[in-house]
Amino acid sequence: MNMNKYLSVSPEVQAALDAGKPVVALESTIISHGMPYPKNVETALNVEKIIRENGAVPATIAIIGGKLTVGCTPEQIEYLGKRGLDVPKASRRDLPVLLARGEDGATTVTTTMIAAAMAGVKVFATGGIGGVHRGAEVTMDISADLEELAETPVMVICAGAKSILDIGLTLEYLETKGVPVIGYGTEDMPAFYTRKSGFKVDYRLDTPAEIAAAFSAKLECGLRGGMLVANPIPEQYSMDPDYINENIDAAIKESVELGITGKKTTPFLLDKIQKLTGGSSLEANIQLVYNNVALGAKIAAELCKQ
Ligand code: PSU
Ligand code: MN
Repeated sequence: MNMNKYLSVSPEVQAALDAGKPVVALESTIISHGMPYPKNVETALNVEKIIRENGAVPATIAIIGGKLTVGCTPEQIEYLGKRGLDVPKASRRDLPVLLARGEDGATTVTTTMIAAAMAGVKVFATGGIGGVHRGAEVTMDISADLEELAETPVMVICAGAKSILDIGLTLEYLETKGVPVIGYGTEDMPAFYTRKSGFKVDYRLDTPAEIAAAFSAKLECGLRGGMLVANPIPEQYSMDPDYINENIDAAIKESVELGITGKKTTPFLLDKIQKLTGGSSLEANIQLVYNNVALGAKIAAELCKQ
């Protein structure tokens, strides 16, 4: 049941949860701020289709008219995609004002986890998470996503961390906060566009059942927080590391020159990288999301058996 007037769970998602069926949460910042229209909408709708094909119910999450909406309709997805950057990117600190004013918001990993937990959804799949930014020792730019992983009991499936971040420091931070970082079929921490980052995950697990069992153990022991599953981009879509890293470096250099800070940093870098690489990074991004949501559906199914 809806816990409060700021939460709206779609009938389909609520029915699945009540029946103990698998549900996979999805974020909306990737739609409004992470990809250009109309590819963003096309991708978001394909993502839902892939989750259904893998036996789970998709729950795209956004703030619509001041409500954390768990299970957006295709019309709402189209609206979020078309409005793009005009939909405020909503992290934890943005929720109080946006909800009180009855506004819309694109949920980041952080707020998607919050809404998923409120609704009772345990598995959430996306592309990339926020982390410790390069230069954070000076800027203190550390994504709220890491704090949320420390606090909120939702499993997040991603393709690792982009090298717009300091991947080593991101892993250190997660260790400090007690967040397990699991590699799906790999010991290497993937770097989003590439299958390796030079860093290792905490544990390699090879099946959705093992991942579900580990998360169940965490929940049953009442260990606070979530778990991060890093699923490497499929080989055939992975990018040349030198090529992508040169472009990421160029994008970061430009963001520093332009004085981009705060919540604008990540969307600026994502957009710049897409422009510099002529769309090839966008295609990789789309394919790794498809790969992650299929895994999410399988893990959600296993979790229902626990
Ligand atoms: N990284 C990506 N794609 C994304 C994001 C991050 O590769 O779309 C989005 C996610 O919504 C993530 C947010 O939660 O950016 C992090 O923003 P910030 O760094 O401002 O915390
Ligand atoms: Mn930030």
